[in-house]
Amino acid sequence: MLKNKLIFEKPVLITKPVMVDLTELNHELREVWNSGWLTNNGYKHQELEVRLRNEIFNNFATSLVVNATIGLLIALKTLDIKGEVITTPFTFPATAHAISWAGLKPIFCDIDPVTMNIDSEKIESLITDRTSAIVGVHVFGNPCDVEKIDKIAKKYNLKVIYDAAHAFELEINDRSIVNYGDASVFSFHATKLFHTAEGGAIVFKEKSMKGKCDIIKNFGIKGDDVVECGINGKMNELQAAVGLLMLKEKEEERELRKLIEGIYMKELSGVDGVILPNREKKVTKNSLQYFVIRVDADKFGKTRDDVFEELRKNNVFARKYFYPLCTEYNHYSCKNIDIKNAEKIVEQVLCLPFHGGLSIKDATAITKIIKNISKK
Ligand code: T4K
Repeated sequence: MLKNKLIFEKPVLITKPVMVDLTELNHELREVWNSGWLTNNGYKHQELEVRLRNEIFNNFATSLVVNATIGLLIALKTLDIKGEVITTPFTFPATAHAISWAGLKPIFCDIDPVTMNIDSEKIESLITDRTSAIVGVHVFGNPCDVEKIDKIAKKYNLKVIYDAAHAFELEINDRSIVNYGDASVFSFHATKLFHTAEGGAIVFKEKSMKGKCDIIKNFGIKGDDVVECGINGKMNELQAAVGLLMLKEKEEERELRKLIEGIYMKELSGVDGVILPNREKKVTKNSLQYFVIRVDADKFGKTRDDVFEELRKNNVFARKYFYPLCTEYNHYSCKNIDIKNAEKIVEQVLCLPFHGGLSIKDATAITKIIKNISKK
């Protein structure tokens, strides 16, 4: 009976990984098998690193890693960050946790009400003599206020690391996002448009950082010596093989996502109380990683949680990324800090299903469910 009421017979998830062609993957893996080399800077790893550096990351020093969380940790260690790090509370746990695992203290700064990124106007008031870095996150592929952050960093002699987990191929005024900050850390998790099942990359502005980073991600070993307090952060050959095939697939996935984005934008524009993603003019290439709406309950007549539940009843599994805020985690004591914008936005955000496997019909049906809720 219930089944008949469902608009979707099968669950519609927030994402669906691009599954590379199995025959081609077999071919790649046969080469790996024949080489007898499975990890530790193997041939596929080397090839993917060079191709990403040359084709995507502007020829900047690139180091592949096992995932972006460890990538953030390694970037913080490579840049020798100490003491306090100013960051955003509106992010995936990985950002703040990498800071903590690096033995540093995250200082949470409020976010901008439009971009949902760290509010560059509020950073300076949090700087102390213990601050050594700013970690911004290009949330949902919205670029941080990179120019202002660079200026602040110069003025106070701070390092800047961007968590670019959502920002693959993001460009501002035709310039890759890797041009900003000292390092950008990308995630290649299965849920990302470009993926290696699990994986990531650190891209450094300064060339010399790669040598140190590669030592840190390999236990700190240099030749016969151990010269850094390193970790195991290496990407293996199986991951790299998937990545090489994904380089072929990503454009088609981008095009399919553009269509879905167009449907969502068209069908939901003008719906009172539904705030659509703010696409800034300066963003000349969008990372197309997430499609996030905000529900203004006063205008929409229903809360974000009502929309979430109604979608769920219809077998659509949207996600409340990034609820709860990092400041709510038990292991951070964050009383009396002024993060009003973040507190408001975290109650409004809802990421809709967004991947190339979603049909135009399905995307349209999702928007209909949302529009109907306000009428109930
Ligand atoms: N910084 C930021 C800002 C991030 O958002 C992330 C990760 C990181 C850093 C750290 O990057 P990594 O260390 O992971 O490289 C997922 C991803 O696991 C995570 O990478 C991502 N951000 C985060 C936003 O989303 P969960 O806990 O929501 O994953 P899960 O298992 O609930 O899966 C999400 C949806 O995808 C589900 O509906 C199921 C579907 N799915 C998932 C996988 C893995 C599939 O259909 N197939 C699959 O293979 O974290």
